[in-house]
Amino acid sequence: MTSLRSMAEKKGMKVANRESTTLHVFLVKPSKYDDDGFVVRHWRGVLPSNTLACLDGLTEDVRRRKLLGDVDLRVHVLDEMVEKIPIDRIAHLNRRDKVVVGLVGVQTNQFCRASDIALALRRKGVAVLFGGFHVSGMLAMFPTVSPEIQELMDAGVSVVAGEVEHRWADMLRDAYEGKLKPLYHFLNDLPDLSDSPRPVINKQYLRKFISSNFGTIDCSRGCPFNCSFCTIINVQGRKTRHRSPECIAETLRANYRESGAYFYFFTDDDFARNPAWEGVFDQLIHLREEEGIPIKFMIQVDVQSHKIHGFVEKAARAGLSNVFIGMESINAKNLKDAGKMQNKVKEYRDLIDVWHKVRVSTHAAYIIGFPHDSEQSVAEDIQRLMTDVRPQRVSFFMMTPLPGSRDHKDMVDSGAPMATDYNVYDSFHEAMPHPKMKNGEWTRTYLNAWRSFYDFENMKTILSNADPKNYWDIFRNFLWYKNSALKEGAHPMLSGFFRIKDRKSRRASFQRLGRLAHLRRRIPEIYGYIRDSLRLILEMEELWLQTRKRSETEVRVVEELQRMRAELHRSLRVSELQTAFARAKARVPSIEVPSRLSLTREKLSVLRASRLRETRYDLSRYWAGVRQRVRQGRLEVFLRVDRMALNGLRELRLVTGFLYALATGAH
Ligand code: B12
Ligand code: SF4
Repeated sequence: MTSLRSMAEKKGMKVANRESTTLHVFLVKPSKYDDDGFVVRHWRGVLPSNTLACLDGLTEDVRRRKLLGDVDLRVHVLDEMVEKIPIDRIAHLNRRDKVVVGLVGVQTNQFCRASDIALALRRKGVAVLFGGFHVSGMLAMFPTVSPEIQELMDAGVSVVAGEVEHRWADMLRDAYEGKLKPLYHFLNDLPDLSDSPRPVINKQYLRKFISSNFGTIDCSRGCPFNCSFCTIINVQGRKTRHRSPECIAETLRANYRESGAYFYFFTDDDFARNPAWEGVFDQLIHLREEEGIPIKFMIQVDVQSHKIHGFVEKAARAGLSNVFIGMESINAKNLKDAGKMQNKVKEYRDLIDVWHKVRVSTHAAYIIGFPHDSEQSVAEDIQRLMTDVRPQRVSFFMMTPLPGSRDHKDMVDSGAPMATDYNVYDSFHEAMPHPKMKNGEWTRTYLNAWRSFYDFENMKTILSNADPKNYWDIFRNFLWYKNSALKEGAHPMLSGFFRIKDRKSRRASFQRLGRLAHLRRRIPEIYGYIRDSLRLILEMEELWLQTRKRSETEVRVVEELQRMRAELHRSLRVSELQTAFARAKARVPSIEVPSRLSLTREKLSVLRASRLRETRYDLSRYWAGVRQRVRQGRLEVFLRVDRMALNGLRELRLVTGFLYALATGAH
């Protein structure tokens, strides 16, 4: 086979220094383009990539075990969702040392962006490997290489289909020797995971995310079910392979020691079908109860998981805080058509109850756009989901023919129409015509589902009934989801906080704007973003005021204070507060009366609570009135300085109280 180096040399490209014994491995998770052709990038991300962590772990293993002899192996982890990919710097390094760039975990919706990066690097003579579910899914389902993948191979990109555990050292050696192959095809030989190197937590990478105590690990891969829209079974197989429970415990222990991480997303597609689930839970229970490591985690499961003997109880004891359930639809006809026979709609309510009983919060995955869906039927289904099934969070997806799935293959084989732009295969766009919902109706129906579920009243019902232990997890999730789906117009799972738009890395089919034109576009966008964020913060503050959980002490002491007619806006004297505590104690003996000097956190929270009202609607009305009068030119409103100052102060106190509670999880 022709090697990349000779191809590059033939084309007169600059190639890496042959003498250098340093190999730089750049692991790059590409992003995607938005509808205006800008790369989707955020100031801070929410979910770090597990594929990056896995490949980082595999590379670290090669380095530690010196599998490439004396080669000085240097790993660089880059995620375009939260940082810019320095193509020129990589090319520059390539002139001095040996460099290989791996485009990692490229999904179909990221394919266009990833190809642009790969081709830009190839033009500069850099060796590129390209893997992930698009390539793997296509090569798993079709006997010939599809044109977009062939184009990459023609440009000298090495394409990787399948998993690379136990093979990575050989591939890196090929890269070091300049002998990368055009195609690495491992789909027919799925690796054993029991003794595979584990994903690592890269502290520098985690700093770009909202929470830096977060980690990921895939305890197993593959799934025994057979849903027609699913890619996993065709790429990772229907027999579940898993890491050993001891290896998982050791990973979590080491991560806690080295980086303080204790909150995990176990990315298995169906954790309940991991044959080692019980062993993993036992290990986690040991970590929590014997070693004092406060592990918390979330998992994805199927709707039958609660029937596995002991699964739910052990999961809760092991630290499960949030379970993501593949509900997909509450229309039985849709489920039957998709081969999702394990989903029984009439059992959904029980399933949710079982998890809530053990104080685990629930999150349902819900697909819109099955053939039986219509605008009206979906609206009714979502109402039933909210009132009858009552999961605490829902992620909505638009049905998408994802390469790697049986649905996609059938559509290609039958010549059914589908979007030609892979960028829209993100479960947030219409990637094919819908038989019933036409002319934008499908997208409208989809967005309305988000609006209905994340409506103030529904969020209020959920939070009011939530277990106090889960209150803030759910609350923060609401904030993130509302911000992404309804304000930023992006799926929460591919979103983050504060969009950055680099004018220079715009998609080729869009006009590259000059600096000034770009600024003219961005300033109103940023202004709108700030305005919407403020509105969202106020809405969430109101939600908090109406739903926040109070401790028994707080409820009683505030009642007593009110009975004592303590003015809510007047500063309380310590002696008055003590009297209120003493009276509350007379009714509930377990309440402790603080000494004059010991104003601990709970006592402070009572003090704060005594000044909070249950709502800020009156403030909203006041500010709306001020705005209206200013618009009408009635500036005398500013003469009531005292009123304005009092309301301003109260607003400030509420916002700071809310932001403090949001950041610390205090009630
Ligand atoms: C976890 C996960 C997420 C997380 C990602 C964050 C995280 N913590 O990792 C979240 C929830 C954010 C997410 C979101 C989405 N996801 Co997702 N996700 C997954 C899931 C369940 C596991 C990923 C994982 O960790 N796998 C384990 C790793 C080790 O496996 P791997 O990625 O295949 O990598 C191995 C090999 O492929 C290979 N490899 C991969 N890349 C490369 C590159 C090189 C150079 C080399 C040498 C090797 C190599 O090496 C790895 C080790 O063997 C997969 C399904 C799955 N089973 O993989 C879906 C999956 C990848 N997601 C998918 C989709 C569609 C999405 C969303 C678009 C859906 C949505 N609307 O939310 C968004 C897009 C977000 C984004 N920008 O990435 C699809 C992609 C299908 C496709 N054809 O595109 C999958 C396959 C699930 C499905 N529905 O079919 N996802
Ligand atoms: S249960 Fe989930 S992972 Fe398993 S086949 Fe169905 S969609 Fe795929």
